[in-house]
Amino acid sequence: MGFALEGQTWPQGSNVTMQLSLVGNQTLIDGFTSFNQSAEDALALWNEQLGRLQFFVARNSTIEPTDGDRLNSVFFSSTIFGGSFDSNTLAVTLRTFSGSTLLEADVIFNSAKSFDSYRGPLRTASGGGTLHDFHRITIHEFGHVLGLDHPDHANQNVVAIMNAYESDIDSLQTDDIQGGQTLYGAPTPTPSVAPASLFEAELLSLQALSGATHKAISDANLSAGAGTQLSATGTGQYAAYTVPVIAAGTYKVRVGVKTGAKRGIFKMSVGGVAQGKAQDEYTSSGGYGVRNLGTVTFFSGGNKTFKFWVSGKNAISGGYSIALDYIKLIPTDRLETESLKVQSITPIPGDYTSNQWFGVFRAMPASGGAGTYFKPNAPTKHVTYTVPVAKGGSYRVIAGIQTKPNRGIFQLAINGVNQGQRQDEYYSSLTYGTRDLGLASFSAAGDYAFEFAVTGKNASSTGYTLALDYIELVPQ
Ligand SMILES: [Ca+2]
Ligand SMILES: [Ca+2]
Ligand SMILES: [Ca+2]
Ligand SMILES: [Zn+2]
Repeated sequence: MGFALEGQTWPQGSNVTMQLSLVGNQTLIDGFTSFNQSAEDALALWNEQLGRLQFFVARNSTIEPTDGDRLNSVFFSSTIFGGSFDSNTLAVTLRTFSGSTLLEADVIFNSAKSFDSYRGPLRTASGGGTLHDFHRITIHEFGHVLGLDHPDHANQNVVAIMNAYESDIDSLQTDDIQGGQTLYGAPTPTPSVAPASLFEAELLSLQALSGATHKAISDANLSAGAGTQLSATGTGQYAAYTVPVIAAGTYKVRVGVKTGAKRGIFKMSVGGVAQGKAQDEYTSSGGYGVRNLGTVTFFSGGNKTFKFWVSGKNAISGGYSIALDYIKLIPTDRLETESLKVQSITPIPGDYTSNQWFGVFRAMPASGGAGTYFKPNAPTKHVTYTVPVAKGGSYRVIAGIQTKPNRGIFQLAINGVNQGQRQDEYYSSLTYGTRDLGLASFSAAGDYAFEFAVTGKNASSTGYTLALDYIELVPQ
């Protein structure tokens, strides 16, 4: 692991303006209508990852690109300010600095090369040779503008868009991001939604109780020094709390628990719908923990019923009691596909087992530690998820994916209407990436059908498998 640094940086806190003067408008493969738009998108991808530097753009800049003018021009040219391009060079970044401080960076694309803008594996130009992807090269060059060098030239073997040669890598990789954040820090999260809400169990009103006694317990190690205990004696007994949710939204649900040798297993429901997995509170000696109960979407704020009921006990546990410390609701834009309901799926062919067709994969680097795979044997197969949208409005739709050599190409449709471009999940090795599916407008809060239809595969791929990690709806 380890990126490479040029040795100079912009002052911390800089707003670095790039003069985008990539003349000409044409519709590119990814739908951008100019290279300026593609470049602006590449800058935005870096901005998302950086704390103490942000790129700004001068759109369609008419500044004459000049070396040494302290303006950062991005443009096509047949020369490097009059000097020759090496015939293999696609683009160069010329940096001016004083000591370790960057003063200027001009990015020049070799106009003798064929460029388009697209995601996925490198394509072949109509006249032969590579159809160079301007977008990924721009991400790379802007990495140089930031002060990053080529890790492969520094004798490192890492997956990075900052490696010296163009490849099927079309997006920022972990190593690139770590490099950028080493120079300028990570962004402070600015959630578009409210801060996390923490509800102390001992302060919630008990809405219903069945078959067991319920009491507050004191313990300095619990949040606010207290919690609750449901002294259950068997399965089916429960306590239901009223949780005053502040606002409509999607939230990660976390529950603080106090474990012990006489604890049972609980299941939780929210508004009568099962939420997350069963949680065993047994430990041989007393302890404390935080349990992940998945993600919930509320279409409105207000009082919600969180019910905890005893579903069993560990064979070695001495009892069925449950102790709760708090319920935490953490706003998120992300819906993990492994937790989404599958609304419909192409029926399993006769010679397939269910797990050969569709299922959940577990992997540490995946968001939430898991994702889903769908392994059709041919195109035109689909899987459709029910996606709850908390509030009507305009959102950017992002799909988190896991790439591999056996991946197919999908088209997303929302309630039957195609959304965004076709997306190729193929890559020669296993990586995690995102696919931008564009802006979608939802007229009202509610459940929407997100259909992922396999439309084909690229020539290098060995299969049609889709692997989805999450769906993110970023409010605009
Ligand atoms: Ca300049
Ligand atoms: Ca508490
Ligand atoms: Ca996931
Ligand atoms: Zn380079």
